[in-house]
Amino acid sequence: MDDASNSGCGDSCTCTPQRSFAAPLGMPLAAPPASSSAVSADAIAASAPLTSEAGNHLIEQAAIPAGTFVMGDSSGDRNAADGELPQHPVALSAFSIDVTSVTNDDFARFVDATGYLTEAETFGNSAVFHLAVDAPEEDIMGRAAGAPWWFGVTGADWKHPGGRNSSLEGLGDHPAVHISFNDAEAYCAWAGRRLPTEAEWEYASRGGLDQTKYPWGDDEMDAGGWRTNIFQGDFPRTNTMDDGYLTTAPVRSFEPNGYGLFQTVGNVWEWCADWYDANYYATLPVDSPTDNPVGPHEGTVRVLRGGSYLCHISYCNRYRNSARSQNTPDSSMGNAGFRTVAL
Ligand SMILES: [Ca+2]
Ligand SMILES: [Ca+2]
Ligand SMILES: [Cu+2]
Repeated sequence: MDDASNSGCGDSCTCTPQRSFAAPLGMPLAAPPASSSAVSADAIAASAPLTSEAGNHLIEQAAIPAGTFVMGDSSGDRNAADGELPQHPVALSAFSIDVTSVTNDDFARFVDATGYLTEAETFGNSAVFHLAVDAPEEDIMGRAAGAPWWFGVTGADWKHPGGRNSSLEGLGDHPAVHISFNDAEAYCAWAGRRLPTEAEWEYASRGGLDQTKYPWGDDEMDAGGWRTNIFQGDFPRTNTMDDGYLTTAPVRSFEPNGYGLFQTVGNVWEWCADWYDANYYATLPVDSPTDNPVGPHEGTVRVLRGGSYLCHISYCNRYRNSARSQNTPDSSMGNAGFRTVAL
């Protein structure tokens, strides 16, 4: 089988920089300092009652019917190293999923109720796209290895998405970003929710269409106007913002898919519950559906889905239904957030 990719993405093109392992942003390798006011994700998970009335989760729901679908790349646009093949049938039970990613207003309700400190706040830094930095020079810690358009920025976190000089003013209905996998799990524990499995995410993103590249079908991103928020221009130097947005867009921008979900592809990457393994699909049968797959039993990195405002045809081409990416559970950056599923 031809495993060539149609994109300019090499074996390891980076959509989201990693906090752990190599400190590519010049970040400290040590665990975050213990803080008397910090409330850990584990503590929230242990203490929060898992009922829907525990948290104040207000996001509109889409009811996704039970069904079987073909998971994986059908268009040939896959990134060879990401493990989008083989295509395989998956059977899912019905579930209820947020029509948008969790917004800053949503996340603020959680933080106000619990005092939770995100990992970006406890580490004291996060990753910001170079054109989005809003911080003094001395806050710039370094550039990500292999992705020098990512800066480690002291003081960047969900409340300061560009760094210390930025704020959430005007961003209440934008996706919460600089949210790590662990932070997303803590929100879910409070709200009585969970992250979607990778299979649920892809099925929901497909919007009831069979084996199409995008949530709206196979038409290209700009056919009849932009369909979601990605990067236009000369990546990573110049963003023409032809779709209207340099960084995040309000979560209800652009047309929803057939299930009513907004911007599954584009805008921000979305954490899924599964551990990521590029070889996982190869372990599943191709001639009979796998029921409600939950990914590998263990791993070091978690699945991210959907691509973001930084994705560009010349680079990663990961703004597709079947595209896969991953990062460590403690990594955070300005182009990743999450949406949730009912328990
Ligand atoms: Ca854009
Ligand atoms: Ca998205
Ligand atoms: Cu990308």
